[in-house]
Amino acid sequence: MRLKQAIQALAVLVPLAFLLYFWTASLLLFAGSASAVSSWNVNATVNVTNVQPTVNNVLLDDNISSPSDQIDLVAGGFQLAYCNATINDTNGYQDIINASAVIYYSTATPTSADNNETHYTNSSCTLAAGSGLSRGASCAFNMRYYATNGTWTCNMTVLDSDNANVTGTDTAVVNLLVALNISTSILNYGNLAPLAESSAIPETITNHGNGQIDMVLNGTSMPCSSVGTIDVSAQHYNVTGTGTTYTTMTPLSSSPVTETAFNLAKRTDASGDTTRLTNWKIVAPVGTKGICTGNVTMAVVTG
Ligand SMILES: [Ca+2]
Ligand SMILES: [Ca+2]
Ligand SMILES: [Ca+2]
Repeated sequence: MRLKQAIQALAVLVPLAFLLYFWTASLLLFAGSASAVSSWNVNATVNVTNVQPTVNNVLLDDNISSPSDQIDLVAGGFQLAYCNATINDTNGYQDIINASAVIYYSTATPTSADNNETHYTNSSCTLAAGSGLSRGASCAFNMRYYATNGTWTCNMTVLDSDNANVTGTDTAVVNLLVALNISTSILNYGNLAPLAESSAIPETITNHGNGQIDMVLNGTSMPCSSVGTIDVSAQHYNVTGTGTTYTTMTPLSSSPVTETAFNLAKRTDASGDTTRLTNWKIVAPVGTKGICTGNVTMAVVTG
């Protein structure tokens, strides 16, 4: 009887013990997993979108900034003109990757073909180092002396790394340039007896500006080393390029005379340098001897 009771008790206690064991184990397992993971790495992502740059403070000028917005060409040569700007990009200055610019006279457009008279292109301007959200851009242009005088526009185009582009503009005036070059600085009439007529001395005039020109001429008398003085009017000239008959040539004057029919056009790309031959002669009067020297002033005005 006691044995039977003991067996019945075990039949109840053993399953209870198993239940207690698995319940406790599951609790320990749960508690153990919670304490082993104290942090998680969670991915965070956002796509920062592109913002197109802006072009600010565009300035077209030469290297002399005062007076501003005026470009003075160099007679017969080249003048560097600059179109500068500050570029801003909200994505950071590193996003600004290219600046290009054209400058053009009012008869042309930004997309016109390059032409020394009316249109210049700089497709790879200089970008400054930059910081923060901005960097500078400088576009240089080698303008020829016969670039058309008047209002020019700079049109700068800026690219960021997404090829988002934007343009900025500024205008400046290319000033009128009135200038000449001469083929010789000495009119040497050689050896000449009194009343003898010299041969014609050629003097070629080149228009080195950007407008049509007329000559303005005057001179001085020519004192001689031994005897007398040659009057200024003894030198005769012809500025039309033809005719070397002394009596029909124009006597030089001591006061400036404008030769309004000179009309030497400015250079074009097609024409090359524009030039005009002038001829000079002299007749020394009686009562003179020796080396006789004076000055001739050859000037030009727009005309
Ligand atoms: Ca951008
Ligand atoms: Ca200037
Ligand atoms: Ca004229």
